Amino acid sequence: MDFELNDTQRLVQQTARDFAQKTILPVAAAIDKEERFPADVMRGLAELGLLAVNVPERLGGAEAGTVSYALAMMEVARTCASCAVTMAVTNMVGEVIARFGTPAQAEKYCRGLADGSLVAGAFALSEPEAGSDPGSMRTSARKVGDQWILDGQKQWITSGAHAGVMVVWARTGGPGTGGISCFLVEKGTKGLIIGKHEDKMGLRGSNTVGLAFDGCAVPESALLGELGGGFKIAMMALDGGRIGISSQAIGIASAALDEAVAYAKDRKQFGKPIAEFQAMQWQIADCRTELDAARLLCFRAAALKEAGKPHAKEASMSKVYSTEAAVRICNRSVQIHGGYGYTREFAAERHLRDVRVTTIYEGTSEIQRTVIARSVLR
Ligand code: COS
Repeated sequence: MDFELNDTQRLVQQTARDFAQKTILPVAAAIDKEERFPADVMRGLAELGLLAVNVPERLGGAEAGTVSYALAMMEVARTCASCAVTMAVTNMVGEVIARFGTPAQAEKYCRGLADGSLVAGAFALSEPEAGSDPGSMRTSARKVGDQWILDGQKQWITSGAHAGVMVVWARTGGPGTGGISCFLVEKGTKGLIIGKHEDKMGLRGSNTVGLAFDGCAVPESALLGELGGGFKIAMMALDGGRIGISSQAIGIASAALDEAVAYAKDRKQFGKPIAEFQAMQWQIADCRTELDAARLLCFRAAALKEAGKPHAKEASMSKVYSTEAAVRICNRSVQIHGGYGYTREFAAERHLRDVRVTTIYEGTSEIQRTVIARSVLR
């Protein structure tokens, strides 16, 4: 067993850390306050290869592996969680197209996602009435001549208004998970309507919209993977996506803990720094322990994925534990900051708002537990 990072992983971690600390951190509060989509940050991430960390080099990616991807996500999320989720979904879309796309699809889209010319990728699975149960989706695609015509609605689509390409799931056959296929839809396609921008509690710099497809025609060549094979593509993509969200939560919680520690050493009450009180020390000890446990679960899931081994259960274990621990850590950080933690003067409140959704999106904690229990009880 080896707990050391290899040279590539260290390089990716350091590259992401330098960029995040120098370029993202100074604008993170403004991105949140102004609800600004981080287009400049995305361009910078693209230049460093961080929008396609685990995509093959021949398609423009960094081909640095899943552990490197997790490390890069942690560093970016430590500074700006909105940038991190935009980066995560773009990486996930690039990976899905590289894995399931035809050579022509991969060549066309992976390079554009990697070099930033497509701005971002979007993953359009959820619908207003199909969240935890994507197998009940209603968006449809019917074949007319040499085109597919998409009709329906999608909900909670990260970067939906900015993405140059989106992966869209639609029903091409009967009911159930076997009747779902997957399509690549480009920004600006006629009949693709960008809907309401969500006014969210956190991740305010990330763009979240609904989408409507109203007779949206895409060519035959837009089908990704096999006809009727879309649900499995979604599940496999989400196994990897959950490692990304786990990393995001760990990054946010790392920042919350660092800031709580600095504050506890600085803030004096009853004549001494509050860090000298056991009440603070025990909270800090719990945060550190939970954060390390989360990192270990996350790296194990990432290493399994990188080795091409089954990792669905481990990705769910990583996600449920990391995100729930991260919510606790960010909450404790606000508590340690006292009244100041409840103001915008410190980042603690932003971390708590940003981290809250991590137990919900890319599969709720309840769904992660379902996946784990099914695997244990099988
Ligand atoms: N990898 C590969 N294949 C998978 C898979 C995985 N991780 N999980 C399921 N499948 C396959 C199954 O093997 C099954 O294949 P067969 O039809 O050949 O037997 C098929 O997919 C259907 O699986 P299942 O019957 O388990 O589907 P369910 O509808 O019961 O759904 C859960 C299973 C709950 C795990 C799934 O619906 C889920 O992940 N829901 C949450 C969705 C989500 O995360 N939404 C967030 C939106 S994205 S931001």
